[in-house]
Amino acid sequence: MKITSIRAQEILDSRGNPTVRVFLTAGKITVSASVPSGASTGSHEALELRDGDEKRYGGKGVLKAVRNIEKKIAPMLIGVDVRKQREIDAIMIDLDGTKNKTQLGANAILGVSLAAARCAAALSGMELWQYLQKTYRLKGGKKLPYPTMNVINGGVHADSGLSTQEFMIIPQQKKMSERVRVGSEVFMALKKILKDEKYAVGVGDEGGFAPRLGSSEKALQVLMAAIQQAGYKPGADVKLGMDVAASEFYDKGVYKFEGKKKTGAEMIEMIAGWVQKYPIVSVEDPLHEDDWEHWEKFTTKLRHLITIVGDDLFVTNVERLQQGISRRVANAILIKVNQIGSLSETIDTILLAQKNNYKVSVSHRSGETADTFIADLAVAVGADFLKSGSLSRSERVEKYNRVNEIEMQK
Ligand code: 2PG
Ligand code: MG
Repeated sequence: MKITSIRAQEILDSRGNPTVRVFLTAGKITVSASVPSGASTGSHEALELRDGDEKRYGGKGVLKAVRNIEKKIAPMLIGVDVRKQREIDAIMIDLDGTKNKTQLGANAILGVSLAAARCAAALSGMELWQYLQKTYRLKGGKKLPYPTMNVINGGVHADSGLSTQEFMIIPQQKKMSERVRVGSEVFMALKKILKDEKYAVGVGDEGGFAPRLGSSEKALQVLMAAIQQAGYKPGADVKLGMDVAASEFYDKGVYKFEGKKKTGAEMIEMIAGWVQKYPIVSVEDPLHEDDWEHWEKFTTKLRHLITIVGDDLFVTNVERLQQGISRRVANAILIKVNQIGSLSETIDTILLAQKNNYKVSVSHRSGETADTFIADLAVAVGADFLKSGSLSRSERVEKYNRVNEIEMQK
């Protein structure tokens, strides 16, 4: 079935910033797909094309990307079979011709890439996750990811004063619906504790609370209390995860962590201390994205104890991941479709990770939309984790709801 129309529109994301939505038609089916946008972006990510015209959205408009889709990409893809996902992505990557998608913009290419897959799935009558398994000849089966739920927001996602960007709960129940229920109950217990202790209970960019707790360690303690208050056992029923997002507070060899200057070695000591004291099973970006030396040391020290996730470090990029594999750095990768900018490249990165026994965590961005593509992607690839923020705000919970829906399907 041939693609007959591709349109695009500037829409708003969950933070109120412009992003791209693509409408794609083949046969009688028209679908849309929306592109997410990060705040703590890694410097090696593909380019998110913004207009830079200060008169509109403070320069953040995406009309150039919209025009690239309609004027440059659409003419190349109209007439192409929508089921040929690899071919579609390759045409766009060739047309762009740059390493980081600086010509067309990763936001332009990704929107079309996701929309094509969704359209082909609809035409085939298959669920999106099943269609992805078939198209990319993935292993198959329905393995559901553990949700890693960011219930306390810090770093650049909130003004809580916490240097650690994300404090996550990871419910361990067998069924997805139970994991979501337990997550929500802990979230509500956390709210009550914070309220009782007179902390603010407004939420940050990813729907988690953003209290001015004073230190990351205090945040871990409050989480432990919330899990217990909700009637669960920390470490058994609910485990903990963190995204330190260390690139955000690193400056010329120094980590400026909550008012103190730390070396890479001191960062490792501090986090290793938390891992000993609390049921933390996953740590993301504990060090700066180019601090390979300390990444190696961190991995050697903790690889047998926890999942060590490279986000800004790997940026969903095969070359960066390959470097990590060769240097024995991290043992898991965060997957964000817009870091690399096409579905096929995302899948290739996931396959390389899995082949090398790296765990896979499929992730949202801090700027999200109602699009739930990543939930299907997580199931399609048999991801170990799905990171989609907290238990509030539709752009976050809809991804968990979608996995729930997939669980229910026969
Ligand atoms: C991260 C993400 C998502 P952002 O660092 O993992 O939680 O944040 O989208 O701002 O890069
Ligand atoms: Mg991260």
